[in-house]
Amino acid sequence: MKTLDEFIVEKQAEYPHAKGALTGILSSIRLVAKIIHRDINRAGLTNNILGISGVENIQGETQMKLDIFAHETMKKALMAREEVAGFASEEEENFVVFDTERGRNAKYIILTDPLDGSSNIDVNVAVGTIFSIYRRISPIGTPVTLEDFMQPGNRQVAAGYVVYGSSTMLVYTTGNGVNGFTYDPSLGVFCLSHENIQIPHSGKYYSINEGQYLKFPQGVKKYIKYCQEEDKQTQRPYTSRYIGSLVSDFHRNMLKGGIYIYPQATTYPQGKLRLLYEGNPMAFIAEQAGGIASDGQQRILDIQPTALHQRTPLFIGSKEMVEKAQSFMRDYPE
Ligand code: P6P
Repeated sequence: MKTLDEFIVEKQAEYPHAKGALTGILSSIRLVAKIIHRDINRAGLTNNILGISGVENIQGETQMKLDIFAHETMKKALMAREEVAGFASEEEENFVVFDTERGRNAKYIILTDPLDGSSNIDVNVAVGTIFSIYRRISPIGTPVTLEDFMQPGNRQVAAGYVVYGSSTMLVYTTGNGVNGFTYDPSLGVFCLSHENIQIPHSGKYYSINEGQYLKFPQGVKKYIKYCQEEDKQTQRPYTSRYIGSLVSDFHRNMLKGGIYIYPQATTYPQGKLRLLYEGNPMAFIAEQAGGIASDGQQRILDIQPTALHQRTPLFIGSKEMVEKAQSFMRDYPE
């Protein structure tokens, strides 16, 4: 059994440019994951955590109390790190500058969806935390600026997610493959359980909200019909699995093979998911595991961001399945 700590120290040699810095940040994220795990597992019992806060986030979505709790917990944990200069979250309109002597001299910024899929909390369905780490580009010694957060996903130095499911798992990459750690609450440690995750080149799961079918572009409609056709050679018809939690659907597809699609639709002309703290981190992880991620046309990681909360269509998962979906998007342009 190898703990997350032991693994990080062992791998530290692989990213000499970040001697200890990434280690410190990942330690904070690990602590946040333990805290959120604890409170999610009590959510049904402690009504100060569960339920609608009555507050809306900048997305106009009513925030579940646990959303806010996860956001505040992540912000406090990262603010306490000397390696972190700034922070951006789905739950806060603007990025947060850690404007102290320590923050101004720090080298990294973090973007996060602190609790993705949180509407599932009160029905006891899995949710997740997503994080993305960059080196700042503004001068050390100054407060971070918006340009630090407007970097394309191909500049990430690390990314990961925590899935709070039947067990709690932390999955992350620093650009040298993807590794998964399962939390043992009795010991209070994350243990290496999925070393060097490789997403199968193809699979039989497709994840999409088919209730929106009529609002999808023609290429997506054609791909859904393709998934439903009988063809033994390509394991079709595929199995439809859609949990309403990106992290959970993505994690299953990572381990078993599959595709997750949240396309542009008449309701969401740019797609629903956020590029900076959903699309980019999940795309980095998918590519590091041998999968691919696009917006239906271009590589997610090459998109030059123009706004902190900009949305993107997301086609992500097994290489062959995403390429097939992209071919329908090419053959049936709107
Ligand atoms: P819909 C959760 O709000 C989320 O961002 C993803 O985790 C999830 O896959 C998707 O939105 C669900 O959206 O519109 O299908 O309910």
